[in-house]
Amino acid sequence: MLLMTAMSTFVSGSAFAQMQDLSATVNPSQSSLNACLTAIDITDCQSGSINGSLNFGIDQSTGDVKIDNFSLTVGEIDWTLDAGFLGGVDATLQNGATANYAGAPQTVTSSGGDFTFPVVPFNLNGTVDYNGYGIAGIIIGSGTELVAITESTEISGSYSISGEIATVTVSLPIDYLFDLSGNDVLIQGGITVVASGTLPPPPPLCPADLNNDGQVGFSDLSLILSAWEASDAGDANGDGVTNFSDISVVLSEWGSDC
Ligand SMILES: [Ca+2]
Ligand SMILES: [Ca+2]
Repeated sequence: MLLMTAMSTFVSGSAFAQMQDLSATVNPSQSSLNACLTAIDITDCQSGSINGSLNFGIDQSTGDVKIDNFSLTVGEIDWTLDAGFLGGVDATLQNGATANYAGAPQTVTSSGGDFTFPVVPFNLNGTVDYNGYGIAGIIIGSGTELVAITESTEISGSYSISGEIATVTVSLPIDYLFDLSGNDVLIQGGITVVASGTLPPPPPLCPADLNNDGQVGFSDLSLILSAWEASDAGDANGDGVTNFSDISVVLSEWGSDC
């Protein structure tokens, strides 16, 4: 009885997670990097294509979402900053710039599929080639700037599920100031990504029914004890081992019909 009381105390507040990991492929026709380049007090806004993948997790029972990874490739972007008779700057973000997630997996709660990850570390790497030209179009300077942004930002987005296909939409702001031949140059904008993938089958609705007899009871508890830290035969929470956490899952479902 003492043991059961202790177990019940442990159980309170536990919830069985049903996170389904999703490898989603970016839809290039709905995804882009929109970036405004500002230099010599002139701004030009252009967009480039996005390809790549997002690794997400979706828990349809709790609404939790997990960000696991992303790997995005940005297509070429050409900016033209025209200062009239004074000249201007042509700049190109070379095709193949990359944006990568640089953190550990993290989970947040969604509301109706809408979510916000407040701190998402990422790297953006690429190359900007530029030509500066003066009066009469004479080139007065050219070069290459390596863009290497490492920072954290907020990522907001949403997901929707149709059948076994989940679609995730996220937006990631870009705000990067660098020096180009003594001039402050600002790249400002954001990445919008729409990615879809097939969700794996959800975990069983009644994971505590370890012996599959349609009920959660003593036979499941006894299965846990006989497999204790030896095999996954008593693994009710899906972590691959049989231990106290699995007892807590069985107790929380105690008496349930499956
Ligand atoms: Ca059972
Ligand atoms: Ca377990």
